[in-house]
Amino acid sequence: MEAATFTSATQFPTAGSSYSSSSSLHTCGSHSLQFFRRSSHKLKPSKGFSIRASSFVDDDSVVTLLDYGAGNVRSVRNAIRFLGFDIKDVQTPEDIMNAKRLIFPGVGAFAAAMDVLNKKGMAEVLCAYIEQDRPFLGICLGLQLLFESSTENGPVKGLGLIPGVVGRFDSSNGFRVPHIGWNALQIDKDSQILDDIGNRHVYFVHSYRAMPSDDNREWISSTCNYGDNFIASVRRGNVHAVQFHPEKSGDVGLSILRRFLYPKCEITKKPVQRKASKLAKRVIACLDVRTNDKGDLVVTKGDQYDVREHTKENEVRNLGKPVDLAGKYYLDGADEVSFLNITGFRDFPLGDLPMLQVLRYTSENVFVPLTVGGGIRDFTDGSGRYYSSLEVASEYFRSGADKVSIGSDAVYAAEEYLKTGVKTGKSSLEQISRVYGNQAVVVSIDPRRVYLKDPNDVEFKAVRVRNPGPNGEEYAWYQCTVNGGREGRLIGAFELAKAVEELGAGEILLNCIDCDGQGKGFDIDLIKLISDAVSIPVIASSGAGAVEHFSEVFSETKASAALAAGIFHRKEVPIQTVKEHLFKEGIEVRM
Ligand code: 1PR
Repeated sequence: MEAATFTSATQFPTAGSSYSSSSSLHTCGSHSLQFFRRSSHKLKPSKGFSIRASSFVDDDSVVTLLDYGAGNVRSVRNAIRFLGFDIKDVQTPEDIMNAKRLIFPGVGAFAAAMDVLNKKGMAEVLCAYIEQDRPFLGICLGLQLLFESSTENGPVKGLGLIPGVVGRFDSSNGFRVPHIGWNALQIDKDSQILDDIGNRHVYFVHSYRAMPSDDNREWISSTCNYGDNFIASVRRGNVHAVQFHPEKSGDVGLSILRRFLYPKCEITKKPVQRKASKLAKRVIACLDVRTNDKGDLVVTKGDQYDVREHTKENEVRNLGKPVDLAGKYYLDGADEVSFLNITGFRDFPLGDLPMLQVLRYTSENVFVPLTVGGGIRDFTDGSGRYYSSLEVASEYFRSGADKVSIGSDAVYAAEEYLKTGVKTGKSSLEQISRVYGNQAVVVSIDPRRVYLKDPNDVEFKAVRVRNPGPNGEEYAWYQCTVNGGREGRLIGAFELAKAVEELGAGEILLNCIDCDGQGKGFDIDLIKLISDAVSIPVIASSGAGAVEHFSEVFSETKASAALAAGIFHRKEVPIQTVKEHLFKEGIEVRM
């Protein structure tokens, strides 16, 4: 690596010099920063964003990470390491004051985060650190906590460094909450860390946001439009915070982190003033994973959920290795990668350590959101040890997942809820979304079409279908299944979708067994039915066979994302070609 100039703050007070540790509730509230003299140091930079810089251990290569243990910050760690830095975790308030550069990837809920910061005596120190203009990067909740307060389970007081209240997005104007996905930003001023991004998209996932006002205008470096014009990033001197997730924003996110870590790096582009974009439609690559008959974990793909070859051996179709394929799809431009452990319903996922390893290895090199599903439920193992679904999900999050997807167990929870009208709070869906936020919980629906002559023949929502059934039936309802399509249940996809939204799902992955692997297009009737019925994002899945199927599903339904498997595994159409087609059709995508 070549040498480059690196500017670092060196004359700051160190441990204990300018704060007192206290567990009482603390806010800073002065809205003023003192600026300190800085001196230059030489630091070896990495050559490019996509090349892993080799690690070297000196003080300048260490990033201090404020992880208060409320959730998964593995991706932030991976991105920091990918850029050639070592990580020192904050254990005590002194570690904050001793930091050369501090990253605060806030996760979880606002109140819980403030509580931990106050109890550990870190709130006051953090304010002192920021007020001294020391290098700081807050991410997501790490931005929100800088404000005066939040309405999330509140009002709850924040650190009070930036004037303003963090509030929930308004879903009454038709915008889906959480705001999940890729948006371009309106850059409002020289933000330094955003100088490379131009009109490229970054990844957001949040339900709360801070709004621009005259009082906080001097802080704002960019805004984003999602129903409202909200604050996407702030900057004052060496203090930065972003509402989006650079560690999940692919190459552009790595370049943002890199600019924070190497503030004087050579790559300089003039900041591009541009209008914020609409939320981009996402293209997701899905990897159905299971153990084959030889005991290897492989990516497979079924036709209408049948994943076995129709040969004498009848073996599980093997389309490649999960980590390799996920890495390839990331480089090809996938906006997200989903792993579905398709035999999770009968195997215990925590016994399935290869799947956890797959997540760990994948998350080291894949910097877009990762979802994992399969087997998320309460479980008692052979020795009688009970594992809650929350423990199972936590293990997935710790291993690198950003979202978990629940299939069968969500069907049972919805059935119970519809029968009793009571939210027990005990279902996997409710527990996981309470702890990790609903944006972290996807419900995967596996419905099968049941044709009807008369929509009144069933108690479930039926729709008129474009292609009549085998006996000329003009209607169908969509029957939910469990255990990988093996068992039909007495609940429709419409009823299930509405129930799981109420129970706390943040997103719906809408498969269709009839279309799976057929390459004849998505089930537009089904996707329209569900995406009109709920106000959380819907991922259309099953049946993609040509680029036109993607533009069709986005033009004719309110799907937020389209997921495909076979078309990518069989190398029929590259992900980039799908995106170019969507772009040509005037559909906003991340390029
Ligand atoms: O019930 O919580 O253990 O979760 C099991 C998960 O595994 C569910 O998400 C369920 O959809 C999935 N699953 C179970 N069995 C199968 C199977 O194929 N035998 N895969 C299966 C479902 C469906 C898709 C597929 C799309 C796109 N895979 O996600 O990737 O249909 O395919 P295409 O583009 O080739 O048409 P639980």
